[in-house]
Amino acid sequence: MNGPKLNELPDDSEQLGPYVSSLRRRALQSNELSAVRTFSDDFLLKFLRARDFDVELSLKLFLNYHRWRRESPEISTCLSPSSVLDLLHTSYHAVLPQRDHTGSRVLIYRIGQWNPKDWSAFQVFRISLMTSEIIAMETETQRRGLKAIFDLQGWSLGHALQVNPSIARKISSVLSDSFPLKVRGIHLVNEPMFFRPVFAMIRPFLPDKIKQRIHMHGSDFHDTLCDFFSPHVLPPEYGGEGPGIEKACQDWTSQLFRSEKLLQQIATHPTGDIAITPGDSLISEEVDIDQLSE
Ligand code: VIV
Repeated sequence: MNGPKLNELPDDSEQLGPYVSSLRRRALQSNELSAVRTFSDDFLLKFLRARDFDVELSLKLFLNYHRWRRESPEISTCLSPSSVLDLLHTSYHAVLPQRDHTGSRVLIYRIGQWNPKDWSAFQVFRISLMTSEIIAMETETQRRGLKAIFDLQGWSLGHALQVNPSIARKISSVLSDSFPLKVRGIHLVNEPMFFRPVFAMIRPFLPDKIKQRIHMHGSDFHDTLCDFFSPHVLPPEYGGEGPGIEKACQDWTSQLFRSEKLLQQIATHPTGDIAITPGDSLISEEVDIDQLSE
């Protein structure tokens, strides 16, 4: 059976067993991971689905994920929504409630809401990592990946200075081969001329496959974004008919807070292998984010 067909099978399908066992064996053989010797089936499946059940490619992704975590402790060891509460309250980020027509998750980042005087690139990066860890637990997202829209309205020199070559490398690594999510599209809107030098730092490290999936829409994006997303998916601010962006951001912020315990466990676990699905008891009950303080 080939990868795409395997990708359609449910988590508990017997046909997946040999692939999971094979990846587990290969992972244990590699001497890069010494501390933890057990990996759950669900955890290994994330990497297999992200690479369409090619065990060698899945192993590479698995090892890169762990290396990235080790080399980026400023980002990976603090997955706490409370630590970036005020930034989340500015409606910086949302995962839209509707998947697109291919089943991909659709994420929006409104960079202009990030005041670079108040928040470092590390803190901003943590939000993306929190979201990525949560959506990567969804079987459907493991299969269909994600598309991200970056609204660069308000991009300034202050932002550009924060994205130094080291951060740029970390961005290109997670986009290419260090996180178990398929990146199906990156859409930049309202990008100013002086975003180019920053993009020029990230681009050289991206594989062609990802480069081809990056679309620059400029300020007339209402005419072109709809070639990729149907109206019911996008918020009205982005030319669609879905729920407004503020609401979408609030709802996703609540989801991040409901996952706070889980995120903390992922951040502190030696391998990040917290094998439960969202909705399980580990995720705390709904919290009223207005009642939380720093
Ligand atoms: O984190 O699949 C200069 C995606 C992203 C992720 C992660 C995963 C993922 C698509 C990013 C996109 C956002 C972790 C798994 C790379 C975090 C970016 C944080 C920085 C500080 C934002 C600065 C603004 C960027 C804007 C353009 C970036 C695109 C060219 C990707």
